[in-house]
Amino acid sequence: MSKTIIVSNRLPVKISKTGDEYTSATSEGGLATGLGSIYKQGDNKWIGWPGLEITEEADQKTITKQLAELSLVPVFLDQEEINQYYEGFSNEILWPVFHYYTSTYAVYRQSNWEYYNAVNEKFRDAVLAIAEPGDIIWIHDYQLMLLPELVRKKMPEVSIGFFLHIPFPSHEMFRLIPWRKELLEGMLGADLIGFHTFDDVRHFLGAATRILPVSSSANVITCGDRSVVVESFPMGIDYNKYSSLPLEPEVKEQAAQIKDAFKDTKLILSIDRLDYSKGILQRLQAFEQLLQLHPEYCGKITLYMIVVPSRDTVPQYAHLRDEIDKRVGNINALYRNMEWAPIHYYYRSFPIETLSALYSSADVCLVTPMRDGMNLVSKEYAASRTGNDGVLILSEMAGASKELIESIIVNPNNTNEVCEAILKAIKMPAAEQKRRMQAMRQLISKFNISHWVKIFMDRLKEVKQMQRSMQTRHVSFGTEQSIVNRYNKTKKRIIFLDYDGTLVSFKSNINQAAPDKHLYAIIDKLTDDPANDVVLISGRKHENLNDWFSDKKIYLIAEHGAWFKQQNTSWHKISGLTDSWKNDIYPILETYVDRTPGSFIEEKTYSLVWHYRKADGGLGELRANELMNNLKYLASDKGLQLLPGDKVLEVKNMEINKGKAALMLVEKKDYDFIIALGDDYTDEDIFKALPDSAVTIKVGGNLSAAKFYLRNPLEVRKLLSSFVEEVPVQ
Ligand code: GDG
Repeated sequence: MSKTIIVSNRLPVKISKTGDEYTSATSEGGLATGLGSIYKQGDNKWIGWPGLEITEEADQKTITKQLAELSLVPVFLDQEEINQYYEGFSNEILWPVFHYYTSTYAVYRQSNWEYYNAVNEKFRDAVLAIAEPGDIIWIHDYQLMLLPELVRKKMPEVSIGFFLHIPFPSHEMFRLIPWRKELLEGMLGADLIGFHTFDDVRHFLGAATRILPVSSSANVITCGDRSVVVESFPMGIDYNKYSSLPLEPEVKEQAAQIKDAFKDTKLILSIDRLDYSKGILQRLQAFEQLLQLHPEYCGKITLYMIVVPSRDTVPQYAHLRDEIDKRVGNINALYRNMEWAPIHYYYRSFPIETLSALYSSADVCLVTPMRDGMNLVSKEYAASRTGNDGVLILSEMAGASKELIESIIVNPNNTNEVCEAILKAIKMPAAEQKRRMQAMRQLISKFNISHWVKIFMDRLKEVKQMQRSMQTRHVSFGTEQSIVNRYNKTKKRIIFLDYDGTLVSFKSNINQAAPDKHLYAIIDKLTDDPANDVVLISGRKHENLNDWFSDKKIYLIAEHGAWFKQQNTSWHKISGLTDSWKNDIYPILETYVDRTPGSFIEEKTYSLVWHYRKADGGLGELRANELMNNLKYLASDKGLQLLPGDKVLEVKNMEINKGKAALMLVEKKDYDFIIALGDDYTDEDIFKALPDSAVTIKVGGNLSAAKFYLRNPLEVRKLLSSFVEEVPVQ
């Protein structure tokens, strides 16, 4: 039976020490609740740091035993590891950069990086100690970005999911990190990478394709022969818990006390961990401005502000705490009177019952982070409003703002806007409150935490299945043998070979991809057998193929079928074609060359190709899309086809098609063995045109009409060599 292993920096457990005794209780955090449905079942496990330094081996043993009963597996960290991996690399480098704070907050220390590596390896060892083939491993968050690849290297087949709980920044921010490449490679060890929002997905795809030599198509990144799916899974909360808590007697009582204490004022609630990304100081500034500009609200509104202690051993956090203390002190000192204080500030955490009482009594919840991956407080507030009243003010920089569009959405940097939003909220008519709150509650109830866990796990299984079905199509030893057997038994064979990407790898300069001795040797061996007709079918110019292959016993088809040449004859082109359309298309392509440094036009007899391999990453794709749109109607009017390829866009006569060219040859003789190998879009026409009995092989991992696939030109050469006597690589 396979099992699921959850891995996160912290275990969902609170460990406390009284005298010499350690006690552990599971925590009720959102993630712990959501994943509770998983890790408590069967043999499933959760691996993580127990949250405090435990040095004595005997203590470690006792705790490991205690935790084992809760299906938890501890990874023990010593103080230096906590300082350098957790506080240093995770919280002083990754956290600030990923939340768009760089110059003042991020310090790139090499030793932090080394510890980050070492601790990720420690987590890997903990995973390897319990993981078995067939297991599913779900890794969480920015502290463990290297772990997917570390595990993948040891267990190439295992299913790995990765979820990032904080924002993934734009490439412009991310690339500042000295170890950006390693971090991306680490994440790409997963099969499925999840983020809270689509913007994070976009940013990740942008960074990965710019920084690493990988390509992406829609939300799938192909790295080597593995396809990694990148998607957004906005995290939800335990809706049932938050909507039923306010009905419990204890919570009701606390709520009644709060309402009574603040009966003469509108209560504005704010709850965050201590963090500069949460915009606490900016929120205080907006609140102060409101009191200053609207003194009529003094005594009528109260800010109830909870800041939960967090990371306050890190100097910036300690400093932030001092600043908040000062600011709150100043505002209260300036505006309070005998009966009323503008801010009730708490620097501590509360039991969930108290939170629920506050959520259900506050007229307004003010959530204005400068950046936030999701922000669960906003969702918890709405879920707690069982009477469908209350107003949520939400920063557009929080992931939650993409879903909770019925809240009052603000830019947290715009103090005036936040002030106005507070005024709007406290004046909002009951009917409008209800309309907005109902819509938000409906969404939160459907997209709850169990839904989040389910869709992530389902998708991970689908991705794995997709990879497996690719694998079964791979020409591995068994299939290779049966293809070779068929080859050996047959007497009239035709072999279609595409050139670039199939027989040789792509080069940034198109003229550098000349055939090497090894390739010539393979072709010679194949053509020496009189039972074989070997056809090289390429999009290249005929002059080019002529230079390379004219003295070979090979049938050449150039420019996707516009030109053809049998051995010892001269080149012919298909009749009845016109190139007069070039007069209209060429000037359009020229405007793209003028606007896109690094791009150029290649002219063939019946096609024009716009190349953008050397253009700025991203700009080339953007312009290619623009050009496609621009030419769409003109092309169909003129009987042309637009062919997007690997960093190229080709415009050619519709009548020319590799499929038609291949079929023409196939119909000439009564072949008993037909095989075609190709890597791109244009080769799909061959795969589709050939009869069912043909062996069709796509090179590279993308979707295809071909029956089989091979990973790269090396594998192609190996297969071709196995048809003939082994050709050694020189
Ligand atoms: C990270 C990302 C993303 C707060 N005070 C108390 C208390 N809380 C609970 C809240 C809420 C949680 O803590 C805070 O979650 P957030 O989502 O607001 O923020 P982060 O801690 O920064 O979480 C964030 C999240 O991961 C999940 O992916 O949304 O963007 O930064 O559940 O209720 N709980 C108790 N007492 C408190 O005083 N019991």
